[in-house]
Amino acid sequence: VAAAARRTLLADATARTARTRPRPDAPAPGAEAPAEPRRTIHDARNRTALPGAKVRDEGEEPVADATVNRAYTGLGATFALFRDAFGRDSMDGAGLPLIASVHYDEKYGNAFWNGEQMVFGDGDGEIFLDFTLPVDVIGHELAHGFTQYTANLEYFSQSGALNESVSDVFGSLVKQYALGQSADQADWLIGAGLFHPDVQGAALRSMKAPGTAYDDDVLGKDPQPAHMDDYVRTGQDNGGVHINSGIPNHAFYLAATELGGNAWERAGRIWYDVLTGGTLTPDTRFTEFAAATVRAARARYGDAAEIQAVTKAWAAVGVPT
Ligand code: ASN
Ligand code: ZN
Repeated sequence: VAAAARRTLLADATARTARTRPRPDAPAPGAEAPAEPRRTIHDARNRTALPGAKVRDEGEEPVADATVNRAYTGLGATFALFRDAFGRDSMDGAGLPLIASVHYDEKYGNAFWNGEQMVFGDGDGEIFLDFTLPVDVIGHELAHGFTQYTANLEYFSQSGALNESVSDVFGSLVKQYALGQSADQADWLIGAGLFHPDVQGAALRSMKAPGTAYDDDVLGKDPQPAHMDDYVRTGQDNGGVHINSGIPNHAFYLAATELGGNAWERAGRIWYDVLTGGTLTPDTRFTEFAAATVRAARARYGDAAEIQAVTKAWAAVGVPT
């Protein structure tokens, strides 16, 4: 069970390779403000064929199944962050319809973006509960779509850890924006409420304190580092993409809390500018990404506190800018 559960935590979605070509970025300035999401929720009915039966379309009333409604609301919360904070119309910047399937497979202990849609398992009920419960997990999976349509970071090694981190950053921002929490008020956890109460752990990951999210008899200890000195070299998990993401995650946390206020307003905007700025390549490494955040801070805010905060944050996790 331990090995299986750990594999799940570090899971590698085979379907992730099913990528579509990146589309052009956001509409030209002065274009109509992006309007409303176009959401469709399907029920896979505990099988693996996708997308499954359509159960709730955009604008339709809530249904009896709370999982369906949570997915619908979480998709809406993610769309709202990207629209309101960044002026982006959906994940591709061009109104991409948001599609999710819930009740995927039996007792499936994961959620993933398959290149075209989100997929959520019910969990086994012993370690994991329903993957639609944490809104930041929904935001995380959709943010994989955002990354796919922008920097398209390759899902391996350092670029893969950046890909994972970008999903945690924007997933956490979805939750913070939905709850109206400032950087100081946020828990900076990913997946709080996902573990069964018997599991010794608060969440899947902690951006505030990577390596402390769980320490459980079955799952073992959270393997995430918070500094380059502890970077994990491994062949598992695509080169540790869910492990080493702790380093850029912590850099974002440090920059956001140093700046204070709402994390989506300045730190989040800088990270967004980096992803959409066209200077990253799919094989971008930590140092290149860090340098890009400093350039983005300078471009948007000039010689100011933002540059300082970002530079200091990366230095604190051992990544030179
Ligand atoms: N939930 C995981 C993620 O989105 C699944 C995976 O790695 N494929 O990162
Ligand atoms: Zn991910």
